[in-house]
Amino acid sequence: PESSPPTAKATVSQYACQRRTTTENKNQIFTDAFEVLAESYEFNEIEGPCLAFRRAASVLKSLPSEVDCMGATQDLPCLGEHTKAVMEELLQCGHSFEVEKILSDERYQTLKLFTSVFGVGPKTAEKWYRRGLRSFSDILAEPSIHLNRMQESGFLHYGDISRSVSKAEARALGNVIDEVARAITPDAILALTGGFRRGKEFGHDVDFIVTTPEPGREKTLLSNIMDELKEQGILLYSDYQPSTFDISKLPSHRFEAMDHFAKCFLILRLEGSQVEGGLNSAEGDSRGWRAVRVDLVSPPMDRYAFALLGWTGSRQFERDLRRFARLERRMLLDNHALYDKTKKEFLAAATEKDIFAHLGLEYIEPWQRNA
Ligand code: TTP
Ligand code: MN
Ligand code: MN
Ligand code: MN
Repeated sequence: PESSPPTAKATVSQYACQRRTTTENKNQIFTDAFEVLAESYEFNEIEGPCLAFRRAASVLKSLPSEVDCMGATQDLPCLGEHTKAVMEELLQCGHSFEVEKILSDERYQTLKLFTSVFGVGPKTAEKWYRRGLRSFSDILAEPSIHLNRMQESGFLHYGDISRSVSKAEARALGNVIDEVARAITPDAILALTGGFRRGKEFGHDVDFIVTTPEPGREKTLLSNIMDELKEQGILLYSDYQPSTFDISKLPSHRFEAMDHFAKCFLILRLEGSQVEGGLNSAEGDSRGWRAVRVDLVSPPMDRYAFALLGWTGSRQFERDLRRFARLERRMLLDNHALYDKTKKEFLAAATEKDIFAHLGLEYIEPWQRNA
């Protein structure tokens, strides 16, 4: 999979971590349709086809030009029969019957609406749907429904946090958090991760790594930061997950999705006066501030590169990095470490480049990871 045969033209790898994918998507008409299909399978807990459509979308996103005929898909990986049938329909009539049907389906529409609330996942959405609830007012008027703290804030700040966050707003939040962190410990290190590090103009939240070189100090840094944000009156919601990271536990084979670093999921109040060019506000909104979702994670410094790589995304890029490591290199990669199963040893890394090198992969820049 690394090198193409000499006769063939450059082939597209089946792994997103061997493709360069910028934010410029020339095949959005296909990838939007695939996302609807993937989501619909997700709502029905059908994992295989869901992943297949996400993989197919990811392949098309990496292409330098629009696919304008089925012939152009001939040498592309990860495109199955179902995927190709949808593409053919889109090429022929500009829309897909199957996608249109899903979009007009009441169950899909309702689950889509409910899961758009912070704190509401597919399971809760499904439960509410089965109880006959169809709208936010149905939910809020139903006395037997108990919303948890996260969902309460989700409804309270719905207008603000369902509106996208701009790059300027992300920068302004970076300044706020940087100042708070430095006041706590002058050697604090702050790095923007997630979609904004990949060069996206807009995001659904802002993700930061915040840590310090002082060993062990990172375990309490986030709660100190949250205390200060609260003091300043800008902490609208917080869900703090303390570190469960333990170096002595590492050699186990538990490489799971959620990492063990201290982290918090926040809603912060951002003042318009702090944002260059102003807030991305709703028309007619004159409050002068908005609520924004912010994620902070605090890895120990010797895991910084792994955390940065893991939190930069995209999700599809991360999935394929891990899959590539496992299937092509007999290695296990997660947000904490890289383990070589053949040598039976952990491979240290100070930078993301070190990790790509260990994996025998060409370095892919953050803005080329929009898989
Ligand atoms: P997201 O913030 O969900 O996604 P994003 O920043 O790519 O896109 P958006 O603009 O919509 O916000 O996640 C960012 C990355 O963080 C993603 O690659 C997965 C990773 N992540 C973890 O590794 N562990 C976690 O616990 C969470 C919540 C995210
Ligand atoms: Mn949700
Ligand atoms: Mn994000
Ligand atoms: Mn996030």
